Amino acid sequence: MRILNPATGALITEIPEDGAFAVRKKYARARSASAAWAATPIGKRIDAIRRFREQVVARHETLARTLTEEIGKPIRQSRNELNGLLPRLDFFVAEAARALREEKVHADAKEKLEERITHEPLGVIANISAWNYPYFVGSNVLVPALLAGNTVLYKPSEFATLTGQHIGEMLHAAGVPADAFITVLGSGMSGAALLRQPVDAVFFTGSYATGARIGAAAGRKMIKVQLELGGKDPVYVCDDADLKAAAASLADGAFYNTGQSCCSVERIYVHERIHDAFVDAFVAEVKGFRTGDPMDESTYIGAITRQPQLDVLRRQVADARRKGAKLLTGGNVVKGKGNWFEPTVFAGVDHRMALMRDESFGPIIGIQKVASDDEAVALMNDTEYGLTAGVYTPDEKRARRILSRVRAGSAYWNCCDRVSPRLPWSGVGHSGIGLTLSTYGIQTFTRPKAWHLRGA
Ligand code: TXE
Repeated sequence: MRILNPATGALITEIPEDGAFAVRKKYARARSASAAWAATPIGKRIDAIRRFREQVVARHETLARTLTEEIGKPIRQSRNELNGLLPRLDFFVAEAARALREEKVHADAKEKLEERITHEPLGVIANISAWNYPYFVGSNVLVPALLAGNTVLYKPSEFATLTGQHIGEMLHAAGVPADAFITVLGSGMSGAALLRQPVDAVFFTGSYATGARIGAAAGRKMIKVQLELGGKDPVYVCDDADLKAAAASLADGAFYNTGQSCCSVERIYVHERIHDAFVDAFVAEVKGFRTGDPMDESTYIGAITRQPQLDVLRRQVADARRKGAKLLTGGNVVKGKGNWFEPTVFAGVDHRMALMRDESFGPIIGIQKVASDDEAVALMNDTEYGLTAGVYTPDEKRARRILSRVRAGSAYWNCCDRVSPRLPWSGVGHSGIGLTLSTYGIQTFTRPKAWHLRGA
């Protein structure tokens, strides 16, 4: 497997890909380690994750540079991702024991009856992961999965292989047994080989297309499946919004991580009363973004991680132009080495355009004028996805009224592109099945077992 730097096209290294035989052997190791890890006291599992956190802190700069080199993320944003990982780990460490402890839900002394629930590990789980935030999307799954007593076969994206190796090394250095956490390295072929093993559950982060295939395979095996997929996340800017603040916040929400976030702002609707002024302020923000060498401290727009995505973006631009949208800035692939696309803003868009319907996953955004809150709600819901949605207005009641009618896993008032470890992360429709984060996102790695206990 050739690991390329997306910013330059240069070869970083070559790594042997795990084929069917290697995957089978790794599965057998994970299965053999399963009972011992499940029987390890929760305190010891928590201690291992604490030491994993220490590893992340100790290796911070090396990890950030590897991430930037292999996925083209601007170095400051790589550091942010690692900094953001720490409170997630703290949350899991603080909450795991409580979320996993046995519950007494009923007691009847006369009947000598008790009802209890225990949270049993699922067993051996496959975690097939994505490249855009490998530390976030990885840790959302593998950390609570390990804490809950599962053994994990972790397949990082082929675009984040080196980061996946770092994660494995750090967990092992932290005391997670070598067979309780195993990395499977390779492309979709290795992922498919992994799913042919008799794993007990599969947790996937990636595209809708692959997710649908994985869901179908898991359905046939009757195993638990969670799919954390993409979005076409809408935001509505009301006529009473602070348009400068909204423009700055939304430009960041649309272009941070070079638009390659599952919860990137992908559609903006603006009330007609402030539309033109908002568009001017938004474009000014975007023109201020610096594109360049991802290792440079001042870079905000980095490389496009996957080369095929350039075609998706190019096609969305051509389609929007053909259907009458107004291109305000950008619109082109940057010629030269590596994968680069100019930060691109369209106004005058509508829902006939792919730009407003299909996931862009890049530095490109459409802004559409609306006449009322009702029209905004109808357009926000006119999508197969349902990950996040936001409203900008000083009026909380208005925001809540609108957001309660929008079909999405997360609702944002005057903010966007935000994830909290304390809140569940989930999507509806093509955005996925199941959830991560929050205490629910710990319990999701367990099977609740019902105990009916009657004394003699
Ligand atoms: O995703 P894939 P890719 C979206 C985004 C992006 C597009 C493609 O639009 O441009 O998906 O990205 C593994 N059996 N998101 O190619 O193909 C694969 O090796 C088993 C949104 O990265 O879904 C990788 O580890 N596994 C998303 C993982 O699946 C298979 C984040 C994801 O790959 C497989 C990433 C198979 N048949 C992409 N085929 C988000 N939620 O933010 C592939 N894989």
